[in-house]
Amino acid sequence: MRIRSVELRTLRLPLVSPFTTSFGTETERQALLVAVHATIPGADGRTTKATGWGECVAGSTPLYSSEYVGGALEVIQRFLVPRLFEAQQFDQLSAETAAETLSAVKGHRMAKAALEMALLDATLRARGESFAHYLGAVRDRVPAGVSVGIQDSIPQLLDTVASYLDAGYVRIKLKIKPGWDIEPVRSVRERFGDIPLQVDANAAYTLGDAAHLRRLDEFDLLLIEQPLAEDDLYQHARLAERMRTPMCLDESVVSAQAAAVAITLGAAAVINIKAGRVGGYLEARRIHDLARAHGIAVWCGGMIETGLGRGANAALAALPGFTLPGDISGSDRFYLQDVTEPFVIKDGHIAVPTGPGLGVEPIPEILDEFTVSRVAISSPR
Ligand code: OSB
Ligand code: MG
Repeated sequence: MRIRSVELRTLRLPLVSPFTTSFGTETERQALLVAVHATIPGADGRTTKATGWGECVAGSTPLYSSEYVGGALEVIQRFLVPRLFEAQQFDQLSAETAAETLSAVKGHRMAKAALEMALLDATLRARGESFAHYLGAVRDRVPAGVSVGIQDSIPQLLDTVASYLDAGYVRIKLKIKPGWDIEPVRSVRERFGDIPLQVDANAAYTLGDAAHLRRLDEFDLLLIEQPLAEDDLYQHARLAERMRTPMCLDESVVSAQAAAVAITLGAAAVINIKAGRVGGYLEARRIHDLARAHGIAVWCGGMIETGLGRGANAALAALPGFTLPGDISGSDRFYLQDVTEPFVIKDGHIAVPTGPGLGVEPIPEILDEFTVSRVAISSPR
């Protein structure tokens, strides 16, 4: 394939309510979208023009991981797109080889993932194949879970959880941090009984907190997500031995290799797969395959994506190894106005898009309304 130009757009999207985690509070999402205008050779020797969309899931600050939108914009322009242009001069550019083409650049997985996603979308649109079919989906809808931020009070938490249960969410995830853990979980269990419930600490604890975290065992949680730091694979394995609640990793699993180490060490009984965090949907699928072969459950995480990433996540979550509900909510969980047609919950599920490529695209007027900066990079001839 050939890229004619790459367009990078930064958007500011207000959130319907503040989202608080152990690392901070967000009131809006800074979304970085990539459009790749490409020419794709078909089987019949003819070429098709197609635009592919990618979404970079980096946050506005380097607090969840080292990546952030400003850094991603820089690395995409200065180091990643030029490498894709170089590969295409030798006719060596494809969505499937993009990760390898970009591999000399260390890290920056969310930036790389956004480009790979756009190349996949363009390729599949030209071919008329859906993302779900391409990835190997076996379901046409996926169960919708919701991630509930840290609240100001327990009554407010109970009201928030009640509204999500009323909306049909089939699994509740509570964000926790030191000082907001045992009591919120106890209150939700007491009020709502035996609902599928799990917690996410976003690396807010240390192994020294093991005795405290073990108190969560009495609440029969589905899992505890990333209690310790990103680099603490060994410590997660030790903590897992001291708790009955299944250990799930998010931040620590940055690649299939990291997943292999985590599984071998006993640091993960469950893995949260986020395509952006691991460098793209193809690496995400490899982690799914690896975990499945080891009998490790996986679920699809979320990064407050617009409809573009949300649709791609729904396709990924439709693979057979995704046996736990993901953080795949309706668009209205975060946005009054999504940039695509909104995803809506029906009977506790989100439909997997069936159209070519991502099966959804930004609505031009809405895209323009929320865009705060634009960069276009043309391919050298
Ligand atoms: O740790 O899963 C996380 C959102 C932003 C950054 C990190 C995380 C989250 C979520 C998922 O909890 C929110 C969602 O997209 O549904
Ligand atoms: Mg998490």
